[in-house]
Parts: sequence; structure tokens; C-alpha cells
Amino acid sequence: MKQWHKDIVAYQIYPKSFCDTNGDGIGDIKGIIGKLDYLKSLGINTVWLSPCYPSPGDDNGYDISDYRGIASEYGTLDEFKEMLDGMHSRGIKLLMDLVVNHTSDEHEWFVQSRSSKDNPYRDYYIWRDPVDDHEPNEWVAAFGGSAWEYDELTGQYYLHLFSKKQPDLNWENPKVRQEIADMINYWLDMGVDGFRCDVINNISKDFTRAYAGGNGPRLHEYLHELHVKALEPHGAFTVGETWGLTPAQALDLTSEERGELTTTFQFEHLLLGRVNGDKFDPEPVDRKAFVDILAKWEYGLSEDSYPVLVMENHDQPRALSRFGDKNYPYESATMLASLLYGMRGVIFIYQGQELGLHDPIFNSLDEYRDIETLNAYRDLKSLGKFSDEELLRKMQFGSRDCGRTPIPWTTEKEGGFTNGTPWIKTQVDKGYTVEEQDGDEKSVLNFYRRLLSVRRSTACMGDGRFELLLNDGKTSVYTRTLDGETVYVVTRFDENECVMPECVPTDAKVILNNYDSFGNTLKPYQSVWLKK
Ligand code: TEU
Ligand code: CA
Repeated sequence: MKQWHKDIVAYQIYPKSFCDTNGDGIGDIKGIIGKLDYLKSLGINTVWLSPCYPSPGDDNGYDISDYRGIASEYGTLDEFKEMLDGMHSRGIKLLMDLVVNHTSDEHEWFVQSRSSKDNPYRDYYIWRDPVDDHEPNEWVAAFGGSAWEYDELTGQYYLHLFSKKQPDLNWENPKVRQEIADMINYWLDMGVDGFRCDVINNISKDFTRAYAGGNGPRLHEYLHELHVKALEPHGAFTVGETWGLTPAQALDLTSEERGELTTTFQFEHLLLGRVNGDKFDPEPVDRKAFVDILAKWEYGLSEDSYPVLVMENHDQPRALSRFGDKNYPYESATMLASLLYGMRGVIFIYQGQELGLHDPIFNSLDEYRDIETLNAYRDLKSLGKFSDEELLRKMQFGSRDCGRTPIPWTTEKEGGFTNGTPWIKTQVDKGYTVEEQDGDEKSVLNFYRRLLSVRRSTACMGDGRFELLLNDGKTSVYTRTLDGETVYVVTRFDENECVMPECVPTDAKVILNNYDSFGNTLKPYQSVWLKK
């Protein structure tokens, strides 16, 4: 791994909800340009930008109709280049979102593909004959219903692991692979620094399996091909969005010799607090498991395969609404950051996380926008098992829209996000705007700034070896060690205070603390970094 790959502290921008400058209620590239100094002030060095390509918007841009353009609602390619320059001049790298498991059904390739069986683009997608007048297999799409859609015109089904407006590309076709490699080179040649790779382990299908999904037999081959043809020559960084991997599988995808991806996200801890991982079915969070899972990944990856430290993104409700404590909003928000970002790995922060945002309140179904939420509501309702009230509670708990409402910049109307009508509701709570937190030493925002600065200036927080000394579900202690320098990360994940664990040295220096003092006890949700 290159040094800058290891040092990444990334901030994810969901452009639709970041900052609107022309009053159409949709965030835009000019809005990002206007906030570059804010991003710099946070201490991040990389931005991951969620898709901003032309798209009909069935899945908020994850259904791309042109891989080489910029959506008109976000701006122009020239504005994009201006943004990229603005980032680079501030020492910030840019990761684009690479969504190549599927395109939009309005992408020219698919328009051609569906037009006839002998069209040259037919094999760009996955078409199958009906089996006994039915779908070719039982696979279910992530957003509900069959993963196969029948197309009258040619009498065949096409595969879509997500919505039916997101047909899956056929990676077995070498022409598809070449098109994607060319497209990656197009952005890298422009100066982009790398990619976050959407559901990337799905690009090779395993049709022998009963459940829809990827990790198919040719995954490694396809990724290596992209590496050789596009990524490696540019020294690009990649992070794969790869749900459900084991550390061993992640190692296979990221080991230097194989040349595939740089890193992969792991989201296992984000399944906690949900019955069997079902995002619409809450249960109490197992706090011991939270730390154990993170530790498993710290131990499970090798010296040259970096874990990715993440707790929020645009697919998740706000972490604090599940893992935090509303009686201790500041303490639990800063504790979670201190616990997670003290570990070894590449850092990802999702917009608004640095303010300690909680889930917004949705009062009715028509306040939701997300296709997954709306489909889930419809499917759960059709079971006839839940009252409307129960259904709304489920959506409030699990909807992706909880993480997609606009950033509250100021205390003005709509949080200063837009002068117009926002595309989705805004939630502006007292004390939770950038304006209020910026100058307040005791804000979550300034804790994030401190954390990132302390981390940057403490050598062992980079490559230091991780060791878990204690985790009883309420208190945890781990160390990071490098060249004789050790940092102890001591965390109380509980509302009651406790005596200091014995393994914590008494003569170490406090370098980060979410309380004003550090004594013989650990306060509720206190988290401290101690250097020895
Ligand atoms: O998400 C893939 C994914 O598996 C889930 O996180 C998804 O949000 C859903 O909850 C599955 O039930 C990626 C993107 O991050 C997501 O926004 C897209 O909708 C999806 O791929 C399709 O491109
Ligand atoms: Ca706009």
C-alpha cells in the first residue's frame, strides 16, 4: 500500500443533500466548492463523492445513464474540474463512486441491448429465457420482488439485483470489461485519485446459489484486470463496498501480490441492534459484540491490508440513534468516534456525522423518498401483519433516508441548505448546526477536529500494532504500539461510571479526552487516549 493510501481520512459527500446554491432544493457542485475550506478545517484529506453522473434518479444516482458526464442538476463537467482543482490545491484527494455492477435502464447500452436479440449490445446485460413460463431462478432483488424482469419485446428476462431500473451488466463479456476499464482511465486521467466501488463483489455471479448475489468464480480475475488496465498505472486507491465478507475473503481481495482492490469496507458491527440484521426490526445493541467485531477485523487483516473504519454512510440511519445514548448526546457521539478512530485503519466519516446528528423525525410516509424504504413499506404492509403505526416505526428505525436529510449549516430556514424547497425534509435542531458548533469548543465538531489532529501527530496511531486488553461490554481498553510508543484507548460504553481498569497505566499522558478531567473513575461514555 502506498503511504497516502494508509493515511486516508475520508469524508463522504452525498451531493444531493450537501449544499444547494441555486435554490432548486438539490445540493450541487458549486455548493461543494463553497464548503472546501470547511472540509479542510475538519482535518480530512480525502473526499468520497457519491454518484453525480447523469441518472434518472430511481436510486438517487446509483442508476447511472452516462458514466462520463455530470448530472445537470449538480452542474457541469467544468464545475466538476474546478471542484477537483479546489480539492487538490488544499491537499484533498477525490474518490468517485464506481457503480459498475449495473447501469440505469436508460443508459444507451441498455436501450440498445433490449431493442433486439441480435443487437451488438445484447450481451452487455444478463438475458435469460423463461423457464416453464417463469423467472429463470428464485433470486430476489435487494429492493424487493424477483431479481428478473420480463421484457415483452424479446420475450426474455434480464437480471437486476437492485431495482428493475438497474439492470446488471454482464461482466463475462470482455467488451463490457474493456468499456469499464476505459471509463476508469477517463476519470483517472482527469485527475481523480481513486474510487469507492459499489457492491463490487457482485460483478461475478454465482448461479449455483439459491440466493441472489456475487462472490462468483471470476471476481478476482475481473478485479485484477481493472487493476492492471487502469488502477495500478495511476496509483489509484480503491475501497470495495463488500457486504458479508470474512476477514480471510477481504484479505484475498486486498493483498498486494494479487493486485485487486486497496481496501474493503467491513460493516459487520452495523448489523447489530437489528434482529438477524433486518434493518426494519430493532433489538438492543450488544455492546460487547460491537467492540469484539471491530477487534476481530483489526486482528484479521495483515500488515499490508488496512481495515476501513466506518460507522455511517448514505445507506444507514445515523449511528447515534442506534449506538448512542440520547441522555448523553455529546458524550456518546464523541466516545464512538474516539473508540472507532483510535484503531488502525483508513478513516471514513459521513457528512453530518461530525455534528453528532441523530435520525430526523419522519411524520408520515410521504416524507420518505428512498426506493428501498417505499418498497419495503409496500411489501411489509401487504403481509397484513403490522398496523400503519408499526410500519412507520419500522421505517423510522431502518430507512436509508434517516441519513440522507440535508446538512444543517446555519440556524436559518431549512438549515441554510437551500433557499428553495428541499428535495427531502430538513431537520434543524438547536445546537446541531455547523454555525453553532464551529466556534464552540465543547461541540462534537470540534472534538472531531481535535481527534483527527491528535491522530495525525501521533506516530503509533498510524501503523501501530493493535491489541485488545479488555472488553466486558461496558468498558474496553486497547493499545496501539509502534517503536516503543504506546497509546491506550480507554472507553466507557455505559451510562454509569466505573473505577479505572487495572490495565490502564497511571503515569500516562492524556492526549485526547471527551471530558474535561481524567481521574480515578471513568465517567459515563468517557473515552480517553493515553500516551506512554
Ligand atoms: O448499496 C448496496 C447494499 O447492499 C446496501 O447497502 C443497500 O443500501 C441496501 O440497503 C440493500 O438492501 C449500494 C449503494 O451504497 C446503495 O446506495 C445503492 O442503492 C446500491 O448499492 C445499488 O447501487
Ligand atoms: Ca441546486
